[in-house]
Amino acid sequence: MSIRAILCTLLAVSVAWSHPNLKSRGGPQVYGACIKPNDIALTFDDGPYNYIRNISDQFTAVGAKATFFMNGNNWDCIYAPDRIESVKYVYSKGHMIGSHTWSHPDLRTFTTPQIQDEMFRMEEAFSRIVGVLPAFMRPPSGYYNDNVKNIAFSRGQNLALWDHDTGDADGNTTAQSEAVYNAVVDSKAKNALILQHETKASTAGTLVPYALKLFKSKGYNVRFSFPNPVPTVLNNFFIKLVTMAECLGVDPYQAVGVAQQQTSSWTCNGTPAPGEGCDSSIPCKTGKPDFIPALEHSGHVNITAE
Ligand SMILES: *[C@@H]1O[C@H](CO)[C@@H](O)[C@H](O)[C@H]1NC(C)=O
Ligand SMILES: *[C@@H]1O[C@H](CO)[C@@H](O)[C@H](O)[C@H]1NC(C)=O
Ligand SMILES: CC(=O)N[C@H]1CO[C@H](CO)[C@@H](O)[C@@H]1O
Ligand SMILES: [Zn+2]
Repeated sequence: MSIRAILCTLLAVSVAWSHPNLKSRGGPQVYGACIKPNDIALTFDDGPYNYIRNISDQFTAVGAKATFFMNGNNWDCIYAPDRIESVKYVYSKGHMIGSHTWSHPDLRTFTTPQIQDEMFRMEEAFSRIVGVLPAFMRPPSGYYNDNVKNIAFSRGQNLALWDHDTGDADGNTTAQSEAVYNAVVDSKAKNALILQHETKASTAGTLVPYALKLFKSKGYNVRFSFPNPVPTVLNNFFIKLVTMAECLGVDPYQAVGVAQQQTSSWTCNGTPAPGEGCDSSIPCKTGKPDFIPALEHSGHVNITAE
């Protein structure tokens, strides 16, 4: 087979892969691994916090995409001005954002209204800040039960687990965490869905540079040399660091609309504290948050302008 023939074949398969048909998989699911071969998805939990833009920039610099599973009120409040800007920033760079619940509780211990509330408040935050409804929810520590799963599904959200844990938030040294990446490469894993934490300085400063260099240097199944940057149509084959949604071939968001105007109700005051849930003093929110679809935007603008 000539190189030209091989390229044509690759292009044909690539077009098939990017076909929208891939997106309908029959409703939300529990995902604990990537599906597409050669894809590696690095996912960063617990922000938005201090290292999110640094990690975002490192991925952007090598043409890779990261995934951030965010909390509303954990290490900081998502409505703090700098955090709002960080969420907008990583979203604008094409990295994926997903829900990691409002307050990072063990959802298995929560009542149905409390679980609804944890998901509602993240949908509301993303809808307000960037205008998207998340399609992925990573339960804190990966803890869920049937009730958590059913509520997530009813809200249009997949459960997002992982198949490799760097242990960066569980006391692993950077060397131990690096060994997790090495193991992925050494085992010639078909793909990998890896857990890190955005809140760790050593993750931003050491692990991310290590992982990007390692996976890039291994080429991860690269068989030919292509110009740098690789043509977009070939990215499916040769750029292996993708978002979690991309490694599954599904949409990252239920809906993409328009960011909202900030108001004084964008606050963590009167919301569940880290690890806690709504209760007698904090009403549980269980409906659907306000969302501005893209098409309504111009009407919206015209009305407010007059
Ligand atoms: C910590 O590192 C070890 C060795 O690299 C690895 O096997 C383990 O999965 C990592 N994660 C945790 C949570 O310990
Ligand atoms: C990220 O942070 C590390 C450690 O502070 C620093 O060495 C590196 O230059 C930063 N990278 C970017 C892209 O900001
Ligand atoms: C009726 C009207 O004024 N429509 C305008 C609404 O705003 C958009 C731009 O945001 C204009 O293109 C429309 O003409
Ligand atoms: Zn977490």
